[in-house]
Amino acid sequence: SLELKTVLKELIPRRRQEILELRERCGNIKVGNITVGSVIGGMRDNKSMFWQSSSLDPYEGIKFQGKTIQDCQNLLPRDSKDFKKKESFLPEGMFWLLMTGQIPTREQIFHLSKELGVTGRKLPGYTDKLMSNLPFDVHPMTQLAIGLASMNTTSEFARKYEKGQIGKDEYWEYVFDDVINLIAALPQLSGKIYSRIAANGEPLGEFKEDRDWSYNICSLLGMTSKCSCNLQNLTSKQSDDFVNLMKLYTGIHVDHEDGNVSAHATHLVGSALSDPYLSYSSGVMGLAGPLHGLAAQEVVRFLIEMNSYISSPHNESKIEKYVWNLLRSKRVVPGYGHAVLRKTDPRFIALLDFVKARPEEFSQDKNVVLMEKLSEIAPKVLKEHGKCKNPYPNVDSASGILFYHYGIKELLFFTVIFACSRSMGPLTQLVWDRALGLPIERPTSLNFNSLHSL
Ligand code: AMX
Repeated sequence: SLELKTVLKELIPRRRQEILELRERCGNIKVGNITVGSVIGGMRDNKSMFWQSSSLDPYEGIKFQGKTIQDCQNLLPRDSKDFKKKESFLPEGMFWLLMTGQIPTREQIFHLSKELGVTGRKLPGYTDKLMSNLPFDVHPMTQLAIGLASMNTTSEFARKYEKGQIGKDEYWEYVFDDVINLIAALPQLSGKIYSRIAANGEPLGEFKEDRDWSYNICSLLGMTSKCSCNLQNLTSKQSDDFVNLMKLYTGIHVDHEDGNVSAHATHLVGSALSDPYLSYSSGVMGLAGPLHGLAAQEVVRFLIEMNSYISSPHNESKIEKYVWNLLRSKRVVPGYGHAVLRKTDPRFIALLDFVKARPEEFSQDKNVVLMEKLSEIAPKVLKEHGKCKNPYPNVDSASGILFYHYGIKELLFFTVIFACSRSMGPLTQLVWDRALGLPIERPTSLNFNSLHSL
């Protein structure tokens, strides 16, 4: 079928059966030992959440339904059939893969794009008005969380549930409809927020029903060649490249298994049967934290500051000295290291490949040149320094500086784009949570007394 929902309808009974059998056959099997260190240490190594759409391997990096980023680049449909164009796959294809575990056809993806286009054309009037009335200097992520939470007035799931019109087996269908509406609204929401922080609320571009989801994000940021405002004075080649970057960025940031704050928050709030708007709004609040979604802007500040000190991004000895000084003053090198990964983040490699394919665009940008140079020098220094478990670049070391290159200089806005992409994984899981009938989350806590008496 061309309809994602119909494909899910076929898959769900099998998975329901599987989870029943697992509960019966393996319900009492232990999956690990929780230590006191984990209880007071951010639940590290505590394997206790169910998440199907992606998994994180320390050496291979993120896998989406078992597929690496490279696999996805080879397998997922692109906008154009011309592979020489080096276009990235459409994020809609990634969404389909996360939801179903299947590689979609081009026809299925175009159908889904169209569905998101038709649905996302207009923001609910109530949300639009509410956001227009917020002060311009409200943090972009607060604006997004408010916009999303306010959309729950349109939640079909909440409406049906309140009226007692749906049984447990049907929950997922209404959650699914809400999820499609929510994801479809993200280009409008992010465009509105950007217009408010960059142009006093003047619209920067148009929503095009017949174009794909990430194109519409770019269009509403005023970044496509067809935009009347062309805020950044981009050439038509630069606009096309930016659209491609957006496809790549929003395609690879979709999910990072359930251990991260935004995914876990969405899953947790949804387990109370809060609708998808409220659930993802909570996830967005978590993504706004400096230890989660803000690393990309830290890197931008860091690169600009280092460039002002080293005079040339090609000056290797000065770069090395700068990094050593940073470490000696007990600061971290932003964009390096990872809690789980133990090699270069494959998402970083995908973004670096984007740069390498466009030397004429990037060779004169000293921040991008420094980003690339640093990825050769910093791992050597960090290894010699000997503290961090992973001395290699993570995705944030490249992502923000590329948005900055194309003219998005409002650093706090980067996380809004991150949130557009990240909606896809946690909201996929939310649909499956309801399809599989997962219960409300209710772990038990320990206090000083109970910990001492162990
Ligand atoms: N520069 C310098 N020191 C680093 C370092 C870095 N990039 N990364 C880790 N270290 C240090 C730690 O501070 C720690 O020192 P301590 O023993 O004195 O406390 C030691 O190395 C061991 O840390 P770790 O086990 O390797 O890392 P972690 O799991 O505790 O933390 C992370 C992971 C990402 C927070 C850390 O590597 C870091 O702060 N990196 C820089 C910030 C960054 O890039 N964040 C984005 C992460 C990607 C993401 O999730 N978005």
